[in-house]
Amino acid sequence: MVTPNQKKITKKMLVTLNGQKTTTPPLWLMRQAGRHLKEYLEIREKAKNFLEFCYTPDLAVEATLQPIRRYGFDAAILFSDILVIPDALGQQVEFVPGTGPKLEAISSFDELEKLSKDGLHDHLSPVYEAIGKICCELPEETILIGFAGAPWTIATYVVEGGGSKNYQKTRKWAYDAPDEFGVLIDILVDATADHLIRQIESGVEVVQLFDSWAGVLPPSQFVKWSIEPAKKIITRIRAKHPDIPIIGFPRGAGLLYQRFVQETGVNAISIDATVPVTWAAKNLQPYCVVQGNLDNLALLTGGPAMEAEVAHILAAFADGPFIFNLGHGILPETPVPHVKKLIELVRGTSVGAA
Ligand code: 1CP
Repeated sequence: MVTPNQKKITKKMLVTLNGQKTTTPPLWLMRQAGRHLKEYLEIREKAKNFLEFCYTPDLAVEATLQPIRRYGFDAAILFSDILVIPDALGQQVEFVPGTGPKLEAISSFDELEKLSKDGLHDHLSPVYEAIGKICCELPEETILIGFAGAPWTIATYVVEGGGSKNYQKTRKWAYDAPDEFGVLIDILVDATADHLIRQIESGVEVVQLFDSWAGVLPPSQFVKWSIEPAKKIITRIRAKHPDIPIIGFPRGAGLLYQRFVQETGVNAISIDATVPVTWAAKNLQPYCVVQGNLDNLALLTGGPAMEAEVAHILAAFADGPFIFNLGHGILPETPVPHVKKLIELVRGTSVGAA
């Protein structure tokens, strides 16, 4: 008889995250849902703004499933955004079309009292409702990944009031008053751990922590603001759900990827496209599953340039557990046929026409 656990472990993503090598690696793409798909642009019109889109379960379910229907990836990633956390904590968050996120900046210790965890779960309940519905609709072999932004990356949006080029206000606050800045990070650690635990309890099978702007931090700051918060979040999750695989993505960490893996104990590490694959195969793969790292520009370009990059990545990681992915999110201009060609290169079988 097959127990539920044994059944689960046949899904390719989970087999790999369990440390076993599969004949061809599982495959999904960061930001696989969204603007490169015409069917996404069609449903995107249905909500009056992006956050409302994220908080409408039927739309979030549909956006999550679209790339699975079209491509049959091994994993779906919940359609949501990392900035639902500051929004749920009471900060004003808005997505300005064509410009990106805009927040009412918080840049002093006194202003931190504007953030409150009291309404977090009520505010995010549509996200958990969407997860429940997605789980019922996914093909049996496809897993669902939940996610959150890591505290450092979220703090840059909270403090700068939006995207930034150099994160100067945030980085200066962290140097000037680490204890005060640490209070903001702790608020975010707590909210993020709660949010990920709720996602798991609603049905996600794996979680990924996106530290998209970790790469701007020098080593001492990286340890303090990327590694330490990740460790706290992972400890909180494992205390309740020890078997849920956790993927870390401290983008741009360079040599510090190794330290991140050793000190946080993540099950898998997602690496960006600048990491030499032979270095990662030698220094990361023996200790955890590696995910990555095709340059999103190579996918956008397609043709021989993409084929050479894919072959190089597959060869480098062939001896251990590996998840094929991009080094960062898919670009909106990426042609669908290039994604199909990529799948064929990785799996050796083609995707149906559509
Ligand atoms: O329709 C639109 O115009 C909105 C575009 C969009 C989409 C499709 C945004 C705005 N967010 C998302 C969805 C999203 N965001 C997902 C789920 C979809 C999927 O992966 O298939 C995920 C995982 C994210 C995560 C996210 N949001 C990150 C971390 C990953 C990364 O790419 O580094 C970050 C930094 C954000 C912030 C964000 N969301 C959206 C914008 C324009 C931005 C700002 C990015 C920046 O500052 O450069």
